[in-house]
Amino acid sequence: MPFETISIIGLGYIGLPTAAVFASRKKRVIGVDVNQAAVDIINCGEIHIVEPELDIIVRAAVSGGFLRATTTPGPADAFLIAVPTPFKEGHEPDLDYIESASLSIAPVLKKGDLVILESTSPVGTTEQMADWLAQARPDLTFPKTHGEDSDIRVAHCPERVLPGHVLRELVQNDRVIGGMTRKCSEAATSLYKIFVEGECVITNARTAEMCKLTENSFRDVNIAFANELSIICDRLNIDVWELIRLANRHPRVNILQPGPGVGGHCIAVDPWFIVSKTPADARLIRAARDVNDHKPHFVLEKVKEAAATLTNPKIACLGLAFKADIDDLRESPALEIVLALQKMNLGQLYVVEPHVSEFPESLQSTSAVFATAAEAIGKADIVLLLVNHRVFLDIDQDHLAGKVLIDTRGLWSVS
Ligand code: SAJ
Repeated sequence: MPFETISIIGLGYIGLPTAAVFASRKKRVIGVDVNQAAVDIINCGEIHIVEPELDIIVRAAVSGGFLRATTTPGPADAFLIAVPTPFKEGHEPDLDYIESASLSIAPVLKKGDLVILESTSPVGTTEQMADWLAQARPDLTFPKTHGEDSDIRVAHCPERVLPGHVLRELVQNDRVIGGMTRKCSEAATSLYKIFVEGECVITNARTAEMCKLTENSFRDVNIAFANELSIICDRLNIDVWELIRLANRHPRVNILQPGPGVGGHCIAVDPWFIVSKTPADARLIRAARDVNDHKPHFVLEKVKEAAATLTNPKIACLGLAFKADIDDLRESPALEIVLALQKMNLGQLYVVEPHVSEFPESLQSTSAVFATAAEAIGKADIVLLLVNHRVFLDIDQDHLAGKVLIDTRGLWSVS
């Protein structure tokens, strides 16, 4: 099946790299986003998000005439929806972006087109999306009513790339292809085969939806286990990092690392999509969310205890990003902890984040000082390590002597 023109709806962390990779394979790509500023930036060959090497490939795609961004969808052979799926009040999934993306492409759909939902979604969303399209275009047929003979093919193919490694993982990872019918899966496979070197494994749409949620819930549950151990070990006066190193020597044990909480826009969100569908049954998955969401409060208590033993303590907070070696501060437990410490007014804060050039807006009009690691540690009575950035490994241990250390990542735990 030839795909000459491919339209990507949503030019964020997943949509833009995907658009650029298709364009690098000399496909004509129309990128669509509601954000006019993002569209303008991309059309200048630049990028509005941070991802290694993405700028180079977007620049080449735009200057070669293969990638064009717009706010209004036009006709294409395949449409790939990669818009956000946040949750609303009460952790209920918010499908508004998927609904408006579907309604925006409906007018330009034609017989033979393929529509793929890539956004992480609760089970049943692909069928729901197809229903929205069918209601908007009663002149076309869809898989639910016309099976293999449908005019429009529909599939769910979740992304599973790791921020910071997106361009490599997009090409190399295996891909789960959940078509609403066999022909839908085959069409989606031939689309992804344009650039995917991993295997494209076919299933149905509901299983593909659940597969993505399962992957991130698996990680969340395993991190919760490590976080719970860290709290238990603190009570029992045991070094959790040493404990995990020892336990992981067992051939069938592989415990993840505790931290100050779970951040990012996927692992702390996706498990709720399982919980909201089956609240009575998803007991472990919900408990894991609670354990991980509680962890920042535990860290705050530790700082409060340490601060109570000192007069006007100075507190160095090392790291704001949601994980190591990236500059992404969104949904970051480190940032959440620093903001809460600022409100608690326990002492002067010196905040270090080597991967950003200035304070995030939420800290700008506060008394917290944006500092280098050396400055912050030099002044501090308490050193709170929140992110295990590689650069913090270079900190001279002598400079930490005599200070209260709260290491939420085990960076300074001796192996
Ligand atoms: N974390 C720990 N301890 C660990 C591992 C991670 O506390 O042992 C924390 C991190 O510090 C961070 C959070 O968990 O705050 C999430 O980080 P992550 O590296 O586990 O995952 P993300 O959010 O960057 O990307 C995940 C990936 N999913 C899985 O590994 C199962 C990625 O493959 C997905 O594509 C991505 O979610 C997504 O978009 O869904």
